[in-house]
Amino acid sequence: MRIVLYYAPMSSATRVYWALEELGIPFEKVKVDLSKGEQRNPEFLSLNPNGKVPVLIVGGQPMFESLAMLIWLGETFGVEKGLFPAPGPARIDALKWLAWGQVTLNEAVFRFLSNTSERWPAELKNAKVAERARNDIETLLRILDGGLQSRDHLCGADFTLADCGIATLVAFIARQGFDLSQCPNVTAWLGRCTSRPALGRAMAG
Ligand SMILES: N[C@@H](CCC(=O)N[C@@H](CS)C(=O)NCC(=O)O)C(=O)O
Repeated sequence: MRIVLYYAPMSSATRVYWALEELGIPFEKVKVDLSKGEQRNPEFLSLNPNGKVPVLIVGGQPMFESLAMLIWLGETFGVEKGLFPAPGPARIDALKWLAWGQVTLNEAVFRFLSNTSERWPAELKNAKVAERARNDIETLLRILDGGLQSRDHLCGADFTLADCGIATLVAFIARQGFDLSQCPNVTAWLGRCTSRPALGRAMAG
């Protein structure tokens, strides 16, 4: 089955690129230059009408949303490679944390950025909304810290593709200046995740 990843460096595509590198399956890469607006070319929009990376083409069928890609890669290739839990109760932690990262944590991060970043128009920004979003992110990081109590990774002792989904977002949060020192389990887990060679290959791609 031919797999093609459309990606941009340091974007939501990184978690999928990383997962593909962890799985060690053959895939082709197409770099999309977001600064040139290539994500709005008609050819790209025919693959993802949202005009965003990543896009994963699987046997000719385009898929958008990195969460869908991680789950699909996990259940299709990850179980037999020990990188995704088997179906049934064992999979609950993976699905729970993947959805939490994309829906709950990501929402607070987007709210924070859209009220602080210079990339958003000043007239649409609100300092009180930004402060609320900051508090929400800090609360969510403490919840993640609790989830990592007494376990090295989100699903237990072993690394899984669920870690790819959250670690890239938490690393991004840290780059925005959030202090992770109050969350020692998150700090240690992030160090374990970011030192994986597969992430290094995805970042260099
Ligand atoms: N929920 C989507 C988010 C994708 C997304 O926001 N991609 C950004 C890069 S991080 C993008 O392509 N932005 C280009 C644009 O909006 O023009 C996913 O997880 O796949």
